[in-house]
Amino acid sequence: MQTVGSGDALIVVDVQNDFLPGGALPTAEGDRIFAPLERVMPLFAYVVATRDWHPKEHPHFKDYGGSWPYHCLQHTHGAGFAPQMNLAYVDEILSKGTMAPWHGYSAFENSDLAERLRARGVRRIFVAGLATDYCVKETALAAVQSGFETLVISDAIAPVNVHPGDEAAAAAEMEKQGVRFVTSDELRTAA
Ligand code: VGL
Repeated sequence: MQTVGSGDALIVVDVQNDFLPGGALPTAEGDRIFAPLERVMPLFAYVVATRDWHPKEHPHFKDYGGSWPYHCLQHTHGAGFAPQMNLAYVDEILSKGTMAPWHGYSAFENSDLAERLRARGVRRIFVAGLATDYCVKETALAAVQSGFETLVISDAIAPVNVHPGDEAAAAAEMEKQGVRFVTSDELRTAA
């Protein structure tokens, strides 16, 4: 069991239409995260929701030398938060990947998020969202690098799996770097 308190923050990574089934860069099982998210979001005093928020002309995209089809273009439906996520629990929306050369895989990239969370007294960061093998992984690794105890909520994430095995490799890499995994039903608030 993990007791969630004032020293904890939740980062919900990129729960956006384009990363869900039917979107431009979907996670096949993305819909599985919504029930766990609904359980854990109310437990946290501070919740950051990140979003990929790309301009079309960006080295992230194939047309500009990158690896990806267009997704999460600013102000499009695909970039919108999935309607199944309750934004009432979100305290901060953090846009990333808005400007080259930054791709915005991590919520901490080119951002003062770590300093701001520390200033709030946050010492532990929980991470959920999409996708396990890219933005969840990079956000969790950056949280560790920034000195936070870091826990990923394993039933509230889902992978893109460009290659079969990417999900397992991402989990192994996170574990190796000191990330711990918990499930949504292991979290409680102090009575
Ligand atoms: C992501 C692939 C490309 C993610 C973003 O949010 O995990 N994955 N861009």
